[in-house]
Amino acid sequence: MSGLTLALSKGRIFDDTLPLLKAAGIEVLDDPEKSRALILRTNLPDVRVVLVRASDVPTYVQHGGADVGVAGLDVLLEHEAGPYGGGALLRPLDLQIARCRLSVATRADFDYQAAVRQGARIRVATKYTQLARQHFADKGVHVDLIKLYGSMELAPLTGLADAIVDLVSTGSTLKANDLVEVEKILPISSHLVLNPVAAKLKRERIRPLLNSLQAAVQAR
Ligand code: PRT
Ligand code: MG
Repeated sequence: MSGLTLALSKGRIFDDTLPLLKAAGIEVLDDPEKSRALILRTNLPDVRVVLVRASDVPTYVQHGGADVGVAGLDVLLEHEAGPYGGGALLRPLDLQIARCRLSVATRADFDYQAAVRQGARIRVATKYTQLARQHFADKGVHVDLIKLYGSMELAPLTGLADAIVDLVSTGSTLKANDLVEVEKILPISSHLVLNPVAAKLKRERIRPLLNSLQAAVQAR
């Protein structure tokens, strides 16, 4: 494949990347909400977009299924620290989109600070087991991690866990479930990632794209 393949996930990353691509001269011709196609054409015959799960973007780019991708820092760091990480992704540009933060949340009646002070073992449910493990290890807090794939907010409400580690943006999901944010771990935004081999072999094609995207980010 001599052209350029760009991996995006549907939803907020696709929606927020579109204007940046447009500013860089790339217009996606197919609407993912209207079509079931997973490969989308653009106005440039040598550039295509593939739609993958948000957490699969690093895998696609690492193994060359795509040359370029856009993924949240949460997904990228969790992937890097995991068993299939391998550290083979370049991360040249923070697109400053899909901003949120990774935080610890508990029920209002759970005294998190006291549990930390007393050195209690805290049961933490999360999709981000690697990031959570690192965070609590750095703090010297003992945790039992419980891996979940979604609806983390339910865990403290059902007694499955004392706390969750999850993404927060407006805070309304926590509020709707009577949970409180007790610790901010990491500010998150989405980054452009590159396959390192493509970055070398397709340098002439990728460099101008990178420059225009950078200009588009700065112009906002
Ligand atoms: O759905 P799928 O399993 O395929 O993947 P995904 O859920 O990771 O994809 P998607 O599109 O939901 O998220 C992609 C990326 O968007 C994430 O990796 C983050 O980097 C970024 N992002 C930004 C967010 C949010 N903001 C966000 N608020 N991802 C998820 N949320 C969720 C959060 O998990 C919680 O359930 O929204 C809820 C909290 O939002 P507030 O506004 O109520 O606080
Ligand atoms: Mg989602």
